[in-house]
Amino acid sequence: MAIEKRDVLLIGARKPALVGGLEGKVNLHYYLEAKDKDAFVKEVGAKIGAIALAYTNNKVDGPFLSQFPNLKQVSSFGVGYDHIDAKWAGEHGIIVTNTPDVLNEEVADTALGLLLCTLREFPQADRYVRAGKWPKAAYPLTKATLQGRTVGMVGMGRIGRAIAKRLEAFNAKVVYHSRNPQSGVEYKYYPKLLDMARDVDTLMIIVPGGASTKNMINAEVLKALGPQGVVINMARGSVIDEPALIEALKNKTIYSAGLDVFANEPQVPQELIDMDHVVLFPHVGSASEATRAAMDRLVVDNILAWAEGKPPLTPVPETPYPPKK
Ligand code: NAP
Ligand code: 8YV
Repeated sequence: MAIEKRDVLLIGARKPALVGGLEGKVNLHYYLEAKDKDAFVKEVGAKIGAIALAYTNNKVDGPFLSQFPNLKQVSSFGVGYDHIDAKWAGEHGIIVTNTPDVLNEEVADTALGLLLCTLREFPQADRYVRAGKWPKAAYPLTKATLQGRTVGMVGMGRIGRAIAKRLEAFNAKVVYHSRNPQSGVEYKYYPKLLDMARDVDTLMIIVPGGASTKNMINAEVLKALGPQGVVINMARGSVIDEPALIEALKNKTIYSAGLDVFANEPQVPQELIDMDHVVLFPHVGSASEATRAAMDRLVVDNILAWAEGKPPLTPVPETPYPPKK
């Protein structure tokens, strides 16, 4: 007996890895291409059993999800899922999956790259050569170095641990803050972020976005970090109070910042762009072809598991499988 194909809504661009992995195995519907979204949802909404999200910038909240009465799974690209109301999904019997672990090493590499660029001014040094300034004078010695620094990790989860391992190899001292001490982690633990900020000169931020971390790096934390302080944000723009950071950089309350993520990305405040002593990346933590392919594969595999009646591979904690009664 032929098995009936299940209906899946793809939100976002037609990424070849997603379309190639799903076409022929499920009935794919393309949300982005519908001219009249309301009419489209009216037509196919009741059929949709799963949603595949191609990027992390599609806001998926309760009112959006409630348009699909038979929805059972949302398979999201990226490990961070602060763009999805996972609590609402859990309360309505919908499993949310993300793409953890397959990007840990790539994001940790980027974090170290951003940290070294910020401390040792590598992007500025490159600009110096291209501007033809080297024959006239050597590039100035950098005031900052990683050597002798203590890095306070804000978050010590999957990616945090991969970053910490690299920091140790670079001779940096590592301590951390999270809401709970992390099992199997022997670095010094600070229950209070402010206490850690006072004791370190570098913050490496790698916590999830969302309400519980919003603006946790505020003016008070930046002041505690002090004038040698360097902030590296690999997490989400929402974790830092961006105006407070700009103020702290302008007033030299802290020394510098390296940012891969921004509050309103891809818009970056002009004030940051105008500062030559900060390093700005366009959210490239996981952005190699190989790692993005592994993330796409996990989006596809989570959808196929659902389509075949199997358990999801990587459900998020708010929507455990099997669901709690
Ligand atoms: P994870 O394994 O879930 O680790 C999260 C860590 O943050 C844990 O140590 C957790 O410990 C801590 N944490 C969570 N909420 C907190 C809070 N309110 N206050 C203090 N600490 C808190 O996550 P991961 O896989 O390492 O990923 C972390 C995040 O990195 C993602 O959610 C995503 O936003 C970001 N990310 C960015 C990029 C990029 O391209 N820039 C790429 C990948 C991921 P407790 O629960 O004990 O607090
Ligand atoms: C994503 C990320 O690739 O996984 C995450 O949480 O931030 C990145 O790896 C990025 O959000 C693009 O959608």
